[in-house]
Order: sequence, then C-alpha cells, then structure tokens
Amino acid sequence: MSDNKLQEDSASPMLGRRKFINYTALAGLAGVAACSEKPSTAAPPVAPVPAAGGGDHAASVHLKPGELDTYYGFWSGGHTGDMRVLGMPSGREITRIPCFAPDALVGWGITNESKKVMGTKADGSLRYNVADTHHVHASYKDGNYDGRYAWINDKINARVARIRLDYFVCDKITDLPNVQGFHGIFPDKADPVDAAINYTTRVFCGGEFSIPLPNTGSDDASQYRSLFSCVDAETMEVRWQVLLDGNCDLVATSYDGKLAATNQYNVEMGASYEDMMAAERDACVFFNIARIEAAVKAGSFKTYGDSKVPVVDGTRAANQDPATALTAYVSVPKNPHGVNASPDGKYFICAGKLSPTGSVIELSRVLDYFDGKLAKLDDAIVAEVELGLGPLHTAFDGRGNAYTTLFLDSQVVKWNVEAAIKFHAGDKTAQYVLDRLDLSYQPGHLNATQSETRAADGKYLAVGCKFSKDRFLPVGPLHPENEQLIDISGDKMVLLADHPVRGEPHDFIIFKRDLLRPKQVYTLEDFPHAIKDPKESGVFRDGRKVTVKMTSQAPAFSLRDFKLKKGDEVTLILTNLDKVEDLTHGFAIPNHNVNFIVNPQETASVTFTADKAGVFWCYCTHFCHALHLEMRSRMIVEG
Ligand code: RUQ
Ligand code: CUA
Ligand code: CA
Repeated sequence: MSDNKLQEDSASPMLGRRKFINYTALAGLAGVAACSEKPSTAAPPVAPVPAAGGGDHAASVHLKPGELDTYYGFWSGGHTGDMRVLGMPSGREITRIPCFAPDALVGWGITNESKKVMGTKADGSLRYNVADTHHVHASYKDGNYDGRYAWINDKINARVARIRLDYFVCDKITDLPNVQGFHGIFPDKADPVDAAINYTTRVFCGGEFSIPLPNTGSDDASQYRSLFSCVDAETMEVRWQVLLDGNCDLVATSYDGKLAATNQYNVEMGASYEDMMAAERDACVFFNIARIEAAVKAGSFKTYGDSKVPVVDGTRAANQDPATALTAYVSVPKNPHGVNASPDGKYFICAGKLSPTGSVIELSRVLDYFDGKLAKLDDAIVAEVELGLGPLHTAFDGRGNAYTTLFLDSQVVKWNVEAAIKFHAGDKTAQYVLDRLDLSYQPGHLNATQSETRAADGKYLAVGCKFSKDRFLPVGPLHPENEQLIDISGDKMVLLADHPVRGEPHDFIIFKRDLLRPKQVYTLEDFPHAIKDPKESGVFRDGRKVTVKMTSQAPAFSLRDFKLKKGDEVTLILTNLDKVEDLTHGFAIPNHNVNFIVNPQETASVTFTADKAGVFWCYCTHFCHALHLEMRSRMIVEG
C-alpha cells in the first residue's frame, strides 16, 4: 500500500478486498468479477455537489425542445454491428449507422449496394449476419478529428468497417487475414517519416486470439501466435501485419505517428484463463512504425496461407537488439487492459485489470530505447501507481488529469499524471488521487469530451457501466447497460445522468459538433446507375433477367405498375428524385424480403426472384407526404 494520506483514505473501505486481490487469490478474481451478485456497496453513493459557482448541472444535460447538443458521441453498437450516433450531453440517440449486420430501417444487407460492402457468398446471401463491435475511432488531422472517417471493429469475424462521415454510411469492410478476435483499433495521427502528413493514413488493428499460423488445427497453444495489422486508411487494404508472441488487446497511437502499442494479457500463451493469469506481469508491446514499413519495403517478411499480406517478425526472440528491433515488449503488471494516449502526447497509460495499478509509459523513452539511448526498456515506465480494483480504461481532461474506470470497485478514479510520476519517483507527499466517484455499476469503458485528441476540453465524462441492475424500469431478464454522464469541469466529479443503452456498446468517442459537416442530400451523379429522369423508367428484359427502373417523387413512384413473369430474376433500381432535405422514401415488396430506403437524390437497387405469380403491392415505407399511404406500385407477376 502507498503511504499517501489521501490515497490511503479513499481506498480504506476496500482494504479487505484490496489485500485479497493483491496478495492472495488472483486465481479467484475472475470469479469475483463474474459472480458479484450485488453492485459494490462498500461506499455510500456520492451525492451530487454543485460546482464551484453553483451551476445547475442537471439543467446542462436537459435540452429544451429545439435545442441542439454541443457534442457528437459515436458509440459502438456492440451486437447490433452498427455505430450509434448520440447527441451529447443530452445522450439522445440520433441515428445508427449499420455496418456488419443487416438493418431493417435502411435495408442494409438487402440492397445490392450494401451487400457489396458487407460481402456475399456465391449464392448472393450475406457472408455474415452477426457482429460484435467494440471500438470506434475517427480520423485525425493535426491531432484532432478531421471529420473524414470513422472505423469500427467486428471482433467475431475479424473485420474492420469504415464509415464516411460526410454521408454517415459504411463504405468499406475489410477482412483481416489470419486473425481471430480482432479487438483494439486505433488510427495513426501522423506519418512517422513525412512530417507533412499530419493526418491519418493507417489504421492499426489488434488480433486478440492467438491461433496456429498457418491455422492447421494444432492443439499446442504454446505455438499459437497473434497478428497486429495495419490497414490503409484510404484503400482499406491490409498493408502489413506483425507476428507477435502473446496476444493483442487494445491499441493506442502516438501523436507523431512513430509509435503504436497494444497491451497484452497473455504473455503466458495460455489457452485457459488460469494459464493466462499465471505470470505476475504481462506486456505493453510497442511498434516502431517506420522500421516496420522499411522492413516490408526491404522484403523481409513472410506470408501465411492464401494471404498475400506481408508479415514481419515482431516476436521477442527476433527483436532483442534495440538498434534493429521492430517491437519492444514493455513489462506491465498482470493482465493489463486498455492503453490510452494522453492528450499532451507524452504518455501511454496501461491499466492493470488484475493489478490495482496504472502504468505510465513515457513515449520519448521508448523512442530512446529504439535509438540505443535507454539501456533498460522497463525504465520507460515512469509511474506504476495504485488506483483501485480492476482498472480498465483511461480518459483525459486536458488539464493533466486522468480518469480510470475501476470495474471491481465500481468507481471512476480521477488522478493527476505528473503527481503520479513524482510519487513513483519517491515523493510520497505527491497527491495523485484527486477524487473518486461511485458508479452504477461495474464500469468498463469511459471517455471524456475530446479525450484522445490534442483538444481535450475536460467538460464531460461518459462511463459505460456494464450492469444497470435497478437503475431503470424492469424489462425482463435482459437488462440494458447504463451509460452515466459526469461533469468533470470542476475539482470534484459530479454525476449528471443515467442513460440505458442496448447491449453492448463498449467504447465511444465524444467530440465537438463543429468538427463535422455532414451532407443531408446526396448527389445524383455520384450513383453511376441513377435514373435521372422519370422517362427512363420501365421494364427492360434480357431473357429471364429483368431490370426494373423506377424513380420516386412524393407521393408517387414513376411506375404505377410493372409486369413480370414468374421465375424472372429481377433487379429493381430506384432513384429518389426528391431534392428536399429529410424527404426519404421506402420501397417494400410483400413476400419477397425486400424493404429499403432511398434518401433524397440517392439510388439503390435490389435483386430478387419473382417466384410467385400474383399481384404484389409495392409501397413506400417511409412517411413522406400526406398521400404516403397511397404511394404504391403494383408488381404484377404472370404465372
Ligand atoms: S474492451 S471493458 Cu470493452 Cu473491447 Cu475494455
Ligand atoms: Cu414516399 Cu412515403
Ligand atoms: Ca497474463
């Protein structure tokens, strides 16, 4: 234990459990996490305190009708495979951007355009219908978001999706070869060699599950390895991969583009959780990006299986000489989780999870190590301080303070990074823990406004609590998660609001609304197959293949009916010629699994077999006009 007065005091209710975790039954910790029947009740809930100056905190969250939020929040959609867009601080969900899984509102997974992005099997059906997204991050310029793209992971099928932030649509999905359990993702913020490129050109992706490479089906887990992948931000092709001992978990990148890192909790290369927590320390693995790209250029790589992607050797044994090393394994305490870059660009913070500590790694020292100027790599750790039980993720306020979630303590702890460094260096009077706030309950992720940018502004902190228990009206056995919003603008954290979210969002980013300028009407010319004039409408037959061309203009489709023959393979192309903002039409065909929308000036298409004779009323599914219900077309299929 520390001998720091404040730190000791705030931790004291937890002493019993803390000792237990620290010194004895680490083997039982997974049990503690999974089986805690009740949320942490060790400390009474913290009553909201008015900020200095007596502002009304609750009022700052409640927007009057017509008022707009000041921040965008991008939430990963979890099992729904989408990116959710929230207005902050109200917490209102504004839209969802489907990526990996079908979405019935927009027809994602129904239209040919979305199926092309999602990927189909030979028979035209979707490759995957399930997803598990965790982490969403946006593209950078000059250390802040530039509003071009966001990227999101699918852990199950090792896919990365890109979302265009001009139209808020997913435009590309890339498979990571030879990766299972793709977890952490982070774009770079600059180029390591070209100072003029101060924006995102790469997206780094961590493979969490180690597998045999090539995947032969061997059961010898000691031979399993994981891959850290670099995806080109523009082409979305996988540029290169790095072979690693142990696993990847979360990912962080430096502001100068020189370093990326992933925390790993399985240096043991175990196949069971008991094996994975056998060692006292694991690692935060650093990647020397410029050297890796040089090695790829020089041809020093392998490939695995069908993949043509160059794989460089980042294993420990191959990287012992700092002068040539591509990777550096910094030793951090037991099964770390979360690695986050401080907004001053100086540090990565790795949270301990099974150790009650946070490790502060100074990036200039890691670079010194690669340059042969730091003899001992472990000296890159400038603080390893006690924070509380089950530390997972860290956010920043831009004033030198860090906020770390404590899963087991069910708290967020506010701590000062420079004070922690002083404390670690021997100044036991340095008060690094500044505040603690009880949460409801068991927080995982958190993020502050603009946290992982140079423009961190320290206004709000959102925390994703994994359990909501009693916080909302009961809705049966499946509980929502509880996103809690906290005011961090004063000395003390103040809890502002609870919001239920459908499982299981994991991570999110929150940033100033003026960083985005979304378009609200498409450009007709951007769609090569657009039907620019209603007169181009009609049924065009080529044997059994039929193309139906149609336009929509409220309250009518250009074809009031169209005739087909039973067995026709039909491609229906629909262009919405309405130009007015917010004038979206839908198109549904009963009994044919077709329903999709066309936004103003958008073109979309579907392909289906007219396998039933009869009359089918195609109708507009998106309320558009007083005559919306009458907006129909007859599909007449002759037997
Ligand atoms: S990770 S709780 Cu959720 Cu994907 Cu840290
Ligand atoms: Cu068009 Cu409703
Ligand atoms: Ca471990």
